[in-house]
Amino acid sequence: VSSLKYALLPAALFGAFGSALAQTPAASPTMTADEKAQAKKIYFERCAGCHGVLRKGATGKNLEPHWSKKLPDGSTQEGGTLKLGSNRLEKIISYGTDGGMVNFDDILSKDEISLMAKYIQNTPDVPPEYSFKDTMDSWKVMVPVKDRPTKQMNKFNLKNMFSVTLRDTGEVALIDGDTKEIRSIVKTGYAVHISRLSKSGRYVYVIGRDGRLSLIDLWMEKPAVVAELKIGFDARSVDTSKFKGYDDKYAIAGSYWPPQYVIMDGDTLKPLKIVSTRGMTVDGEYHPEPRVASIVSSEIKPEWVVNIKETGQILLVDYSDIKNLKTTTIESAKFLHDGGWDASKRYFLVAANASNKIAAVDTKLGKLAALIDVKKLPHPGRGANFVHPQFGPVWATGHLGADVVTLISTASDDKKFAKYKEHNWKVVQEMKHVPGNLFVKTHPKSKHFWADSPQNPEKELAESVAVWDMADLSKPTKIINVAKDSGLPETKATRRAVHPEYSADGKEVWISLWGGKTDQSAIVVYDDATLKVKKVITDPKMITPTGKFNVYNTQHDIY
Ligand code: DHE
Repeated sequence: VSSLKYALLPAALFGAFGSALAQTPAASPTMTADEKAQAKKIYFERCAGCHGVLRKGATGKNLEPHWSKKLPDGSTQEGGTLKLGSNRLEKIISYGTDGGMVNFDDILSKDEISLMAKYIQNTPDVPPEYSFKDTMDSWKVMVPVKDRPTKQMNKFNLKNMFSVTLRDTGEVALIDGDTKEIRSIVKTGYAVHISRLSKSGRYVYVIGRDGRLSLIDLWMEKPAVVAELKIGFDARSVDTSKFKGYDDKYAIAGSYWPPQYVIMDGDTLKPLKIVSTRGMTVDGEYHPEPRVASIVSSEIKPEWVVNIKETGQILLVDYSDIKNLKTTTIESAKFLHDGGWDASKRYFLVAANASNKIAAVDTKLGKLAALIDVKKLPHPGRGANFVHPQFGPVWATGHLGADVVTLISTASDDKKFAKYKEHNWKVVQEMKHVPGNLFVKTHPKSKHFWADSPQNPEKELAESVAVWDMADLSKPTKIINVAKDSGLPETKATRRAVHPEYSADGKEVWISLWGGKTDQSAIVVYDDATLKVKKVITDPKMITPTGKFNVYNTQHDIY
């Protein structure tokens, strides 16, 4: 059973809900107020990311009392007595399941596990809403636009700057891709998640899991946060307006709780509009907590693609008239999560992870192009595009729950690819990998394809990445042990090799070696041509590095 924890939410984030949580009458088993408070905190930190605040289930199973008290234990089909229900739940929490639930026996004490078993048989608490006024009240501009530089004031090669998530310190490190020096460490949201770039490449937007959105101005002599907005209590995604004429004009951030998205000014983060995502699933059932998963910005229309996890609805949000917002709602499949553009940037491919499907949206026509069945728990990150020697343009996704990387043929308006039409939107190849993959990556200038496996239960595999030669995908992969290559002393705990990211010129691949909060972590930089280590970036301040976002590649969606 995996000892790796994908969804560890920060304690401070729970504090955001604090005592404002609505108290619902406790169902059996009974718990004291203190026990309930402790369990609520643990639930929010460890469980909500996958199961949802209201426990309706998404990546993880539904955990409402009607289910948690009806566990198939053989003797308690009717009413499931408390004792037996708790025992079974304790086992699941302790040791995990084959269905993808990880074990918590190395994170939670026995008492905490039995507390959680009781807690999830109680009715979930409903956290408070977050209004436009709350959002507006949280808005801070540290450096007004008029006081910002009118040109780049530093000598950095901004194109090749990397914004690196330092997950557990709630910071991003801005690392110079040319010199590999840390240029600035910037305080951002708690358990900070992703960075995205403005169209011009000047501004970095960083979203924390606590909903804090930070705007960093890369033109300052020492890049720093110039504005901040709390967009909700729990968030994962952000993007900017990338259509011609809207450079740096708007930003959009998605919230898990409350389920809504916020549109704001791109250079100040002043909130302009909040839109709720509550509504019907593709199966026609009302869902009270449809969380906003990935968001991407179109370059061919003034539109964002906003993926709503629980409902399986993909929204094309037209930002040309924010007051009279027009949205196209595309039905796909439930549990939308992460995704990216195809090479032509006309089609957006997104994983409906717990449905084991990939949805492809044709953003030119505003329609679903295809819904493709794939193996268990696809997790593309943004995916990876390349021209397959036999099948033409393909987009790739890895899988958390299967031992393959799936290649899907993508349609193209380019006549030279017309001969591959018969393959479009089909799985054309499954390349053998190991389960526990989170991210895949290649680059238009590269001949290599990289995939990590940080969620694999084997330490050796979690600390390694696999590399394919795209000219001959039948060749065995080269397995690179990033932990060994880092030269750092071996640790008992796993240091996950995660998230390959290319330099702007496509010649280097950066991989995070993600250790515990008190371990020395590193970023190991490989020469993409020779697959040899070029540099190990390590520093006492480099704590829990995970996602890395190269300015140029993120700005132009190159992957
Ligand atoms: Fe992520 C992207 C949600 C856990 C690292 N993650 C995303 C996106 C979503 C998401 C919706 C797409 C954003 C977009 O493109 O707009 N992530 C979630 C979760 O709900 C989940 C499963 C559990 C949780 O409680 O947060 C989760 N994610 C993690 C991690 O534990 C990871 C591995 C480490 C970390 O830093 O937290 C992690 N997620 C990432 C990264 C991306 C990401 C690096 C961006 C990939 C890219 O290349 O763009």
